[in-house]
Amino acid sequence: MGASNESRGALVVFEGLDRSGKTSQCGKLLSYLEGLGHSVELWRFPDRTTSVGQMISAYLTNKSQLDDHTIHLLFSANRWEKRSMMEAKLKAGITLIVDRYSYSGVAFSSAKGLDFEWCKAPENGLIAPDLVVYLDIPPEKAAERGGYGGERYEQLEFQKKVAQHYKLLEDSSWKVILCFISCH
Ligand code: FDM
Ligand code: MG
Repeated sequence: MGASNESRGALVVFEGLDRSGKTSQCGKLLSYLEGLGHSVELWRFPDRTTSVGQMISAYLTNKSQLDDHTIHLLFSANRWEKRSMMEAKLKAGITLIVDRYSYSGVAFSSAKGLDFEWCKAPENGLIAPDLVVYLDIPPEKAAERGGYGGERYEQLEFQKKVAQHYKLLEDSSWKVILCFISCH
């Protein structure tokens, strides 16, 4: 993560339930690293600006219905369509802070009952994060935070299942931040 053009940027991913504080924490890390003189960019998935992203957005806002496998593959395709740009940025020494990545893909879809290994398969070959920051908030606490925005997955019972599936994904690249009192 050096400022020199010769060193690769880092891929830092934030994960957690809806309303866990990912977006705020991504912003804070961005300012901090910029202050240290690093080249940093903030990314997020789903990236709703692409045509695949627009299909995802329509699904999340209940404007369209899709089979669970189909939407799963669209989320993954949305990462694949950004892969080469990500690689180029990292090679150019730019650190990427990413709000959600493959872990969201697997946790949310497997929480619906899709096979865990099937969910992981399309993520194979995407760039592995150097660090995953998981904001661990009790689902009830997240739900209390100013309420959800009304998107498809923003329901307490479902978020509880997602939290259980996230736990199955923890690996050595994870740092779990306990947000039992407040993440602010
Ligand atoms: N989500 C996000 C998935 O189900 N799969 C994925 O691969 C990704 C990246 O989309 F409920 C879910 C998680 C969340 C919803 O995400 C929209 P944002 O961060 O609220 O925009
Ligand atoms: Mg959301």
